[in-house]
Amino acid sequence: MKEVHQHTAEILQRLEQESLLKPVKSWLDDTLVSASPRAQFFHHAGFLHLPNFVDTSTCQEMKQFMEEIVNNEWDTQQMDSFGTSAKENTARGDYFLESAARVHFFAEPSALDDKKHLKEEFYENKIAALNKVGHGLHLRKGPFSEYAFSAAIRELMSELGWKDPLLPQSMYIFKQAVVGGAVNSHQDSTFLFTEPRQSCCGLWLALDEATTENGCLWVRPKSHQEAVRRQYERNPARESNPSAPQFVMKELYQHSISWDGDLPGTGNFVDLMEAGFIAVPCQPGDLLVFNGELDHLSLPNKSTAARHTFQLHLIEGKYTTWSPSNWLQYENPSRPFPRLNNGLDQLRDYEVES
Ligand SMILES: O=C(O)CCC(=O)C(=O)O
Repeated sequence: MKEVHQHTAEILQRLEQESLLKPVKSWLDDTLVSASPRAQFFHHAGFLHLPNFVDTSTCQEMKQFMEEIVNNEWDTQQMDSFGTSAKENTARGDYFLESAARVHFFAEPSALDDKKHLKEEFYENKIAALNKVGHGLHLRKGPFSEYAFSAAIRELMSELGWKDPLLPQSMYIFKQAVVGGAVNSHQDSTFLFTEPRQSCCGLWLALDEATTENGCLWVRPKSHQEAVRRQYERNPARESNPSAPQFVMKELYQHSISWDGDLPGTGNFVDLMEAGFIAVPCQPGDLLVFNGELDHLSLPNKSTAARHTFQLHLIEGKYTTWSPSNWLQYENPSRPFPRLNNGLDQLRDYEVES
């Protein structure tokens, strides 16, 4: 794997040198801003790798808490799965739609049999069948909300230029050993669209070591300078036709990114590097921050080591608004997304919907 790591090291070094020479424009209004070196890197490259952002005991606490949630709450009689192919994106159902402020469980497609039941080999270890849990974990008392509304996250977002960060969603991704599927290339703003411009920021926290073998993130540096290509919407046709797909993926303009929503070539390391991606291996506790327009993906986990992560997705509340056609909407439309600047106390009013 030496070439992949060498490739990453060379690109990172070049990006770092370039970023220190370039003035930073605020993404809010294109004015020049003075920024810390790491904010300069983030705005130039579209992502930022922050080693040891949280300590390993916090990672363990999150993993432990998730295990309790899964064991106590996952009703495996009600089975839904999660994949990122074009077909899987639009075929999602009510259980997904209703997960905005809840804790819902999505299995790996390959952990289910033809009848969409959990395969027998997972009966005694059901957590090993999960793809992800979302999207309201940050609303729950415990380590996920404590981290989400911590001073460290608030200060980071402020340093990167967000004025009033709102937190629409969180998720826990398992990327299980052997069955953990690929996450196809995408821009997060496709799913978290804001107007009049994009303002999504993803915070991807490694809870386990993430390597090229177990499906670490691959990012395409500077791709955040390309406009968002697709918008994932609730399907308006559904109102008059209940058998229409629940969601649609709208292409916003013609582009030459042939792997959009898929993997470059056959998805091997060489094809990814030729398309401009670099691998970003992480240690437990490392944080990867990425701009909502940054192209990224992860390959299947064919190793024997799971790769758990906890993700937050934030948007700017002062200068942008949440698109009314986004898939994620609270059932009570007058309920606002929690504001980072209001801290943990506000969660008293945010009882998780059951
Ligand atoms: O963790 C992964 O494999 C992919 C996560 C991702 O793409 C995202 O959170 O947007």
